[in-house]
Parts: sequence; structure tokens; C-alpha cells
Amino acid sequence: MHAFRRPIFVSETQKNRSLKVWINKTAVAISIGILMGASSLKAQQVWPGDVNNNGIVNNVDVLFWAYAEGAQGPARATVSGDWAPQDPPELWAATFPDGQNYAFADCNGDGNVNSADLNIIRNNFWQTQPMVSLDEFFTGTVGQDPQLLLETADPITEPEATETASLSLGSEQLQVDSFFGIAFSLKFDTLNIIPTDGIGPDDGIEFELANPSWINDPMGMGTNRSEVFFEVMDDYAVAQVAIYRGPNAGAASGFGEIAEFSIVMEDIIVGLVELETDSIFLAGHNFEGVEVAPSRLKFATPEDSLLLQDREPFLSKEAINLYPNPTNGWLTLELTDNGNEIQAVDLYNAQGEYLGRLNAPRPANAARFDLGKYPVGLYMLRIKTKKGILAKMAARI
Ligand SMILES: [Ca+2]
Ligand SMILES: [Ca+2]
Repeated sequence: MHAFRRPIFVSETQKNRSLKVWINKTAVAISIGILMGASSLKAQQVWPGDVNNNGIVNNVDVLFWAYAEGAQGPARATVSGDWAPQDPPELWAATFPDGQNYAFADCNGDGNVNSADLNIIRNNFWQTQPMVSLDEFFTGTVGQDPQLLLETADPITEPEATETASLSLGSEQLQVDSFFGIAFSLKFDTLNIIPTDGIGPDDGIEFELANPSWINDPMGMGTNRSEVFFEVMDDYAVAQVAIYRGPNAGAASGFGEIAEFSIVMEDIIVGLVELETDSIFLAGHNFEGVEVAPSRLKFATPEDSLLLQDREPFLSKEAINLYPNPTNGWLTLELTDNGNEIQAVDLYNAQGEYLGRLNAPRPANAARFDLGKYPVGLYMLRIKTKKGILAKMAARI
């Protein structure tokens, strides 16, 4: 509903509609806050780094900060970026389109919104207030909205290889009319990719803006510049990214490549290597949410390359035998088709919580797992094979 696909300009109607959505949702959030007994005074305290004051510090706050960058206003009595509620200053003159006061963008409270405040977002990244309300994302549909597309020229990989994936936004048919910035998550595959962005040139996930591109032309004489914020959260198998227009750069319009990821494969590759863009918030020049479709990219070893064409068909129930079931210890999983191979088994409990991935020897037509080390109860196995996936229940007694 808030997809803007006009050739060049944002119409007033669409801008207003988008603003109205923001305001309505803010009103709902405020009502919920009152219902839950949050005092308005407490709500006005500033948690340094939580620029949109929704309770969590993440890449969406980086976009809000970038939108307010360069603003000035009253300083707080105490200048501090510590993760604790800070007494607010007088309200600033400027507000975000959703009504949030710019005072929240001044993370350290010194009266200026600048790079020192971005450092505080980084320091307090993924901290949470006692109450968190979810960030809003504007998820679009492939074929109808611009896509945040992960692509590679060559999806065949091998253990320990470094691979590059290009990230583009929009296409000739579905252009982005007004780009102020974008926040999104990159989900990665900890089983197959070395996750850390640690020491050494060949280690982990790297990210950089394409140069030049339609959002970034630093060698050009104009102000067409963007900047990037990138934070890898290894434990959550996700990288959080924010790309935003530089100071005085204004909004950009266009389509095509904006950035490049590089990833390094583990020394053993199990199944397909998958990357995914998710939780996307594209902000237009008035900070209005623009719908963007997510995407997924797969790499495979030469022997698994046929899988790249598959859409992971579901196997029939008869394709896999589990026995003994119920069990008080080992559980054997056997494929009835000799030409098929087990690739990975994901384990969930009866509440649907993900417990982890069980290591399957590879190639294997059968494998066994010790279910005995888990509490008594029902479990769901999501079994990924060369020819498709199947979910099966197993009981631990
Ligand atoms: Ca926030
Ligand atoms: Ca500041």
C-alpha cells in the first residue's frame, strides 16, 4: 500500500498516506504504552542510541540518526552516552515525520547530532529498554515492488573459497524514486560461512558500497554520496546494515547495484549456502517507508549444483523412515530412495523453538542421532535432502 512506483516524483497523496500510516501506528503505540502503565515522563527519557525510542538499538536507529544529522538543539544537563535513561533536555524544534523529537537523535546529549552520536549507537548496539515495541518494516512483493536483490555471476563455490555477492536495489522496470536510506538484515549461514569479521583479509563477512553507483559517486564533483553502517552479530547469524545519504546529499533516484558482500566458505560445505535479505526499511526523502521485496541467494558446490534450480520440493512421508520412534536414545533416520542423500537435520521442540542443526555425515543415505540427551517430549525434525525437504515428528520417552 505504501509502494511508490512513480517514474520520477512522489505525489503529495502518497506522501500523506504514508505519513498517516506512521502517525496512526505511533498513536497505537502510545495507547498501548498508556494501557501498560508507562508514564509519559518515563517515555520522554532518552536512552542513548535508541533514536526512534522503540526500546532497542539497531540499524533502524542509524537511519533516524542520519536523517537528523547536522541538527542542533538544547543540550542535556548531563552529557552521557551510557545505556541508562537520561533526563531529557527541552524539546528540540525539529521532529521526525512520525512526531518523534530530534532530541532523541542527540545520543550523547551535547546539543549536536553528529558522528559522536553514531559511535554511541554502535557502543549500545542491540541494547534493549525494559519494554520493546517492534520496528516497522515495509515488505514488498517480488515483481511489484523494487527488490533488494542478492546476486552472483557464478553460484558454484567450493570449501574455503571467498565469494562475492552483489546487492542491488530496484530495476529498470521498478525504479526507486526517492532514496534517503535503507536498513536491512543480512541473514547468513553459520554452518557454511565463516561468520566473524575478525582479523585478517580472508576472514568472514565483508561489506562495501559499490563505487561508483547511482547512490554513491565519491569521485564525482557533486554531492552524490552515501555512507554505510555494518554490524555482524555472529551469535544471531545476522548482519545489520544501514546505508544512508551523506550530509547535504539529498535523496537519490535510480536502480541497480549499491553494494557488495564478500563471504568466506567453511572447509566443509553441507547442502546449499544461503544468504537472505530481510527486515527491510527503505526510507524516502521525507522518511516515508517504501515497500521493498527481500531476496535470497544460494551457492552450491559442483556436486550440489543441480539443487540451485530446485525450489526445495517436499518429499513424500514414505521417503524417510525414523526408528525406533518413540525412542529413549538413538534415533535412526533412513532414506528409502538410494539415490537420495541427507544434507542437514534441523531440530525443533514441540513449541516450535529451534534447537539446532544436527550434523549429518555426508554423503549419507542413513544417519542416527542421540535424541536421549534432550528432555522427554515431542520433537520435529526438518530433514533436508538432496531431493527435497520433509518434516517428521519424533518422540523422546
Ligand atoms: Ca530503536
Ligand atoms: Ca551529540
